[in-house]
Amino acid sequence: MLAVLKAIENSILEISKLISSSGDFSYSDNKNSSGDQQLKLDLESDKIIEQNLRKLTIVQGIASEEREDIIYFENDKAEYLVAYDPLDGSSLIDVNLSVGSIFGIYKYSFSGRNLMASVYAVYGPRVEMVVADSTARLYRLIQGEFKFVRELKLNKQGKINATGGTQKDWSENHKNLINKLFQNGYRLRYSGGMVPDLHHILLKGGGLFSYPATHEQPKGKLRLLFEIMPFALVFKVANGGAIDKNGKFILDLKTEHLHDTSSVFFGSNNEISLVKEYYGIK
Ligand code: AHM
Ligand code: MG
Repeated sequence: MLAVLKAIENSILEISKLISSSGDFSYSDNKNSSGDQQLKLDLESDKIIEQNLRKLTIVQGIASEEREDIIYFENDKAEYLVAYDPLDGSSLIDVNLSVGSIFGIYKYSFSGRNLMASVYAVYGPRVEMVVADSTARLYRLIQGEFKFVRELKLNKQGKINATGGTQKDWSENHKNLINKLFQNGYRLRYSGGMVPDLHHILLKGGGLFSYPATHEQPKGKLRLLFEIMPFALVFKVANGGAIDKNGKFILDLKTEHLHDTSSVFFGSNNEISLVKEYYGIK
């Protein structure tokens, strides 16, 4: 596992250099499985990660948000499978907002129950990395090296409300939930990049991030294996919650396809209870 974490750390260092040195934020001619047009930077970041993980005999294969299928390496009996989003929020890169990379390390199969560890990186004014297994630990890139900063633990309640999806398509339940949060004094904080938006809540100690199901997107937008399962582990070990619109813990959801999506709510405990109340979940 340590070797996998090291390969991920090296990938993050290379991607952060690529982002700060590249002047080419243009789109390629390709679309990914979710129908998003891919930036050249998405594809280059994807290659960096593949090259680093391919060197390891303990990795059986990889699945990337930017590719249709699992890529198996020639290590049939190897323990680990890694699912990743190489550059999440990449449509924000031309306006110089923060973007991130997300990794889930699974054992023998891509299922939430088998998620052993997760890692994410935020490329902002600084580069930061969080590694989660039985705890969630924050590292900061200082003079070319990641230095441990602190463990992440959420308070019971926070002040941040970050919600996505097209507002005109929100359900009545979701509208009422969001109104209630604002009536209770919550502040809107939503950059449109899932990684910095969740990092914000984790570092400030609480709040709610939601990407709901809507009529247009009944299964939400965010992808289970590459995006929300890795963060579900982070929120769980940081004493928070991660549920879908039916109140199911995200890591208990089953995926039929690699690119399956789900509605999602990440937050501290009081906010997760409020979601359940407003969505009528017993
Ligand atoms: P991406 O993987 O194509 O970058 O899409 C994921 C991003 C998340 O970072 C973010 O939370 C969400 O899409 C924003 O979507 P919207 O613009 O619909 O609010
Ligand atoms: Mg993404």
